[in-house]
Amino acid sequence: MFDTAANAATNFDTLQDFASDSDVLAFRHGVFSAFSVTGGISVGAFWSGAGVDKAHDASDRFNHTTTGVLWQDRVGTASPAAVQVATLTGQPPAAFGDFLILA
Ligand SMILES: [Ca+2]
Repeated sequence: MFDTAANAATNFDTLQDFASDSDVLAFRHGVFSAFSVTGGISVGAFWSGAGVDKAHDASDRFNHTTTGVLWQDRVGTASPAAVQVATLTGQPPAAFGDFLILA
């Protein structure tokens, strides 16, 4: 559960054994308020690929690179830029269905 605001310098987590479809990346809505509702995120809110370190369109809220870095992006392609949330050790794939926003 991620329940404090991401900060690349002071609040950056490492997840040792994340496995897509088995584990859930849960975020407290109170600190990740880019979502208007709790629950799963839409497919359009997740962007993943080689070299991805920022949103590629206005709907992106979580970005993931194939090297395992996970970014949170409150505003898509607008400013401010994405903030690193975590590194997923072992560079596992991730998918929009792995994310959950909790009250
Ligand atoms: Ca998108």
